[in-house]
Amino acid sequence: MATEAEGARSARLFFALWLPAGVARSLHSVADGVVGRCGGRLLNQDSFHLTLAFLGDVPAPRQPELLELASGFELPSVAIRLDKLDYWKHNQILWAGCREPEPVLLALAATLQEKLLAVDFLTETRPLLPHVSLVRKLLHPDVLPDLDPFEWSADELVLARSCRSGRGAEYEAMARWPLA
Ligand code: 2AM
Repeated sequence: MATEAEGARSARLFFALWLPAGVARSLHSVADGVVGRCGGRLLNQDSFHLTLAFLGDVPAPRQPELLELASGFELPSVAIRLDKLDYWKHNQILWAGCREPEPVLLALAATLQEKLLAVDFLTETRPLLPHVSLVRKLLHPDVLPDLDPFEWSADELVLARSCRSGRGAEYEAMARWPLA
């Protein structure tokens, strides 16, 4: 039986598409070049992902409900093409994204968010700005390199937990479901 302390534990959760290892490795190498010139904290390539829906803190008692719900989602797989590097000054993030996000990718995120909103796991839906964060705390970017496009088919939905550590946030997959 869960103790009171365990029962009170919540987790910071999000649904995402994880990058295949080969794509992650190549992007990591591109980002490493930027960090070599401009500084910043290069993120772990094993945790490169594209977030579809961010839930924030989910109380422990609702987590089994979320897992049960997600197992019935039946969402489609999507083709992804990452073909640009960009930088957000407000949070100092270097990221990879899509020049023209595929409508099916935007629709996947919208459908997922609506399903979560309907059962109060989200309080609002937000249009997706597809991005994969590569470097944090990049203060002074210079001219960013062009990105040779990376394409793959995302065929797995991942529910992940964000945990704080001494080296910033770390991400851990909690569960995975195939996308058809
Ligand atoms: P980021 O990489 O741009 O910070 C876990 O924190 C994941 O959820 C990351 O992909 C993070 O995006 C994203 N995320 C964090 N807070 C968010 C929010 N309020 N809305 C949408 N996505 C968020």
